[in-house]
Amino acid sequence: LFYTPTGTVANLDLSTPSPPGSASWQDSQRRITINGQIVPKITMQPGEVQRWRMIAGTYDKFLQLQLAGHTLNEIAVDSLYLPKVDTWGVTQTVELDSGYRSDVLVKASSTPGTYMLTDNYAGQQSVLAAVVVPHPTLESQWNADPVNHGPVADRHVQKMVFNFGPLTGTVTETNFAVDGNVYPDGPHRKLVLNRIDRWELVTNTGSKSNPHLFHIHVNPFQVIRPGPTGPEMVWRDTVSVPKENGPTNPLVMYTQYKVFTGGFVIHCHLVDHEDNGMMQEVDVSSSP
Ligand SMILES: [Cu+2]
Repeated sequence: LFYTPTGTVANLDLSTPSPPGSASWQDSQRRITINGQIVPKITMQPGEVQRWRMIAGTYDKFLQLQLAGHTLNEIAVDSLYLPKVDTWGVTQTVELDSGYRSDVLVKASSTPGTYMLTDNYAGQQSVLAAVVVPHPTLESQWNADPVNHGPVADRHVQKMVFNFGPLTGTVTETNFAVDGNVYPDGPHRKLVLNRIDRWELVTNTGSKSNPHLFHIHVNPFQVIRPGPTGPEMVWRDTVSVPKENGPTNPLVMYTQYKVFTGGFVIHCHLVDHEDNGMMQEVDVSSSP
């Protein structure tokens, strides 16, 4: 913006608005971009928490950030963690001067709407981004609470049993099996892209009392665990299946296979179990 077609600076004053934030800043026609975009749209589900890692790659600019209707919970400045979370209120601002970095946790409102992220430097408000909180979709409802969401027409049940096996033939406690098969024996499990599945995980250890650790690659799953203040839903990719989760009391979790089609594995994350065959291959295809 400061250069003529031949590459010379037409007006040096335009490149150095002084003081920053004064009318001359607008005169310069410079804009603050976020990830290369002017006023990007940031979509967040109601109640979703995101970590924003902000880096001020600006030139001679002093930002005072505010997100309408939301607190900004700052956990680090210049990549150094603060000793506590600094919660900046809705009328306060986070300072982001040239070269500053700031990590903030943002929890989207539970009320759908559009909320502006603004720079409020020197009392002048300019819009930097629009945070859009949409009305809950089926998927976001599922993400928030799959267990209580109710019936989903295409929800399929996947059953998996960890056992010392095989189930038929000679049973020895040095055979580590999934669904009665010691890897690489056994069929591949067929899964369908984008489908939401309910999984029922069972440890059938017979005389043994040790749990197995279900671990699946690529897509995480949602499962209830005992949290510090009661049961809570968490995303993870590995979970213990103790012997209490026997055939009549499976551990239930939900997952959805996204983006990737092709083969990968599920295995027990106890490495000696895994290496002795407690593994299964899955194939995700784009159609049933
Ligand atoms: Cu195991």
